[in-house]
Amino acid sequence: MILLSGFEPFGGEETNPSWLAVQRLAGERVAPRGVGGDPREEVVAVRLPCTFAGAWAELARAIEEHRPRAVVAVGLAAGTTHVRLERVAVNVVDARIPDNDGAAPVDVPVVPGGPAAYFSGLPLKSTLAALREDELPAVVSNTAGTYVCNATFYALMDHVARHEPHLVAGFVHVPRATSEPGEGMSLDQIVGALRTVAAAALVDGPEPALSGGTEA
Ligand code: PCA
Repeated sequence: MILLSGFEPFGGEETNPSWLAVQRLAGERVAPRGVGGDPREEVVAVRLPCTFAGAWAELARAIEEHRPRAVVAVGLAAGTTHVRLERVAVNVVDARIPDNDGAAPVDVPVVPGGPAAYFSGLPLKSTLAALREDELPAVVSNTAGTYVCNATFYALMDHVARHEPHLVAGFVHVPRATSEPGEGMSLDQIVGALRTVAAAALVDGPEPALSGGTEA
């Protein structure tokens, strides 16, 4: 089983493509990418509240209930046109807008006393290669922001580090779903990209030395 999470709408948006896409994948059986296709893993989808208090609690509950082999948490990054494979979760919350509870903490840790950051446990470079092969726009991102997505990502990786070191887990941001050419990705493309991310997450192999970096 592979657990995918998406978020409810926030910040005045009417929908959140992270949940719309993840919901479309629920119940599918995803084959590991390029290794003979077995064993397939069923996708379970969970919708998270966009709140600092509730998002990780809900994801933790779903992990406990389903005992997945891999977890890919997904959120919306409204200003991007690519799928962003998040490399790092930082131990700070600095909210620019209130969450859906009205909370807007500034400069507080996600986990008091926790390390400054965690790296994603997803195979980012083989995922990037797979997305390029599928002609889907994707980048490796070195910041997931300082809002609810980063906090959820950090709490997820902290859980993995402390309690479930064999659980493959990480975070992916998706753009707004749009039908305007050149402005982002269609919902179908986002669904396809998340299917590719899930399929790549199921493969435990060496990572290609593929640059995903940037200068400052
Ligand atoms: N995106 C926000 C929170 C929920 C979502 O989908 C973020 O990037 O923090």
